[in-house]
Amino acid sequence: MGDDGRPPASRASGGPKPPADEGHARERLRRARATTAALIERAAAGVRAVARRVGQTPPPPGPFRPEFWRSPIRGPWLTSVFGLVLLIGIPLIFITGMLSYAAYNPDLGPLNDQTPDKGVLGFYLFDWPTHPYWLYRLTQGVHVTLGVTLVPVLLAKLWSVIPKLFEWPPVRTVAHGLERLSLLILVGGVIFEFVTGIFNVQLFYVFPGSFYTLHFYGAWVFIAAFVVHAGIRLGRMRRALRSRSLAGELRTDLAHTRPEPPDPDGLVPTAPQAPTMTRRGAVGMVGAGSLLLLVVTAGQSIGGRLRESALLAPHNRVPGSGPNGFQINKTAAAVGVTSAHIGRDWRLHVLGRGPALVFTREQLLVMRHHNAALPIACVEGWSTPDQRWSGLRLTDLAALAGLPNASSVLVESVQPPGPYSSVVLRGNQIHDPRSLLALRVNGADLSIDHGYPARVIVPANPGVNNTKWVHRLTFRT
Ligand SMILES: Nc1nc2c(c(=O)[nH]1)N[C@H]1C(S)=C(S)[C@@H](COP(=O)(O)O)O[C@H]1N2
Ligand SMILES: [Mo]
Repeated sequence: MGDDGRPPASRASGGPKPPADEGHARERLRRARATTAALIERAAAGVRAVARRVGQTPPPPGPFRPEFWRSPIRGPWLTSVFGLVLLIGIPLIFITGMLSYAAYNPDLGPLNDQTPDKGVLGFYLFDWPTHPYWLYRLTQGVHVTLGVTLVPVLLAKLWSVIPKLFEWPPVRTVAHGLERLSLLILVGGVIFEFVTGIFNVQLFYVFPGSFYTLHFYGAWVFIAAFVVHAGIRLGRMRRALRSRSLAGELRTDLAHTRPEPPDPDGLVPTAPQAPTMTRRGAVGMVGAGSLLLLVVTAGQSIGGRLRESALLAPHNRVPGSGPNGFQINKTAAAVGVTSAHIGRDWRLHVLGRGPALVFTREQLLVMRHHNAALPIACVEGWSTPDQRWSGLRLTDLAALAGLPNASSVLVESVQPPGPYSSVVLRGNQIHDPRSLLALRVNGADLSIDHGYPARVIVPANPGVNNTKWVHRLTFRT
């Protein structure tokens, strides 16, 4: 650079002088701007110079050299086929994930909310409805099933673009550096979301902190990078998809499999190997992998005959297994609930306006009972078919407590305080006539592991908010 980047010092001119202070401030501002611009320009020039020098040295041997990548089917068309599937699938996973998050009613306070610092990221939250009663079963079932099913497509997509990870020189210009950084966030983000999600579903609780928090914030970081990436690449993807016909590829055999023409992204190999697999084979293999995962996963949420095929499901594979004829998530013993909590001394406390009401289980059993057929649907993706619950309506209990218009209820279990030991439900959930404090299910008393002496069951509620072993309800307006 020729000068030091500072603008020439100002001189008094002939025109009317601005007030001394103002002129001084303006001058300082101009100087600061010029200095910043000069610094940026200098840094960019530095990056270019280093990149030029690195670019002049030959790439280190191995994956940094274009000859290393030799698959003749790698190229923009194949990348775009996998990309198109993800372009449709990932927004669906994102939306169902965000819906499932809203289903926790996180705005009802820290008991429900695993991400208290979400700030603007909670902009879309709404009162989670109780209709249709299978809503959460659907949203979370789709979220988990689709996530698992798309794993082969994701891996294939990453395989198809892997030469780009080893571009040489690693950074050419500042813009190129920023683009690569955004791809790092994109790829890192998608791997992070899939890994945390699958670990949670498979019950490997190895997270440094709360799964919800990590998965939720990770989702926003990832989706931002995804939107930018999809926006930038959409045109290129459409052109690549038009460059070959899918039907044509599905008819092409190995002998006629040729590389695509060279592409600016460098996906197409410069020194292709003889093909060992057709594009039809690659797409078919990925599709078969996805189909297999779908078959061994979907049954855990769909149920029926498919349940037995849900080989990947850690829960709920055997139809009708468990006490009362359905799956248990955590047993009483696992969360420290003992007969001291739920034996003869157990009482239900109902608070609202006025003094607390206290009931024994016998007293509750002779009150007016109602029935509701509702599933348990867990965040882990599994759900039960509808079970026949019976017990007291939450809305009736609110009226008994003197708050017939209660707008929320704090539900507390006898379980030692910790995750899932208590929850807050909102007004629409209290006043749905199918929302129960259940004492019985499928014609028998609740088993201990399903929440004896009493548990909450609410339509469309995430499983985790259907608190078991309840001993206190505090209604509020
Ligand atoms: N007190 C308490 N209630 C709880 C839980 C818990 O750990 N403690 N687990 C929740 C979760 S995560 C689910 S999916 C459902 C499962 O109910 P089930 O075990 O009767 O099938 O209970 C919910 N209620
Ligand atoms: Mo759950």
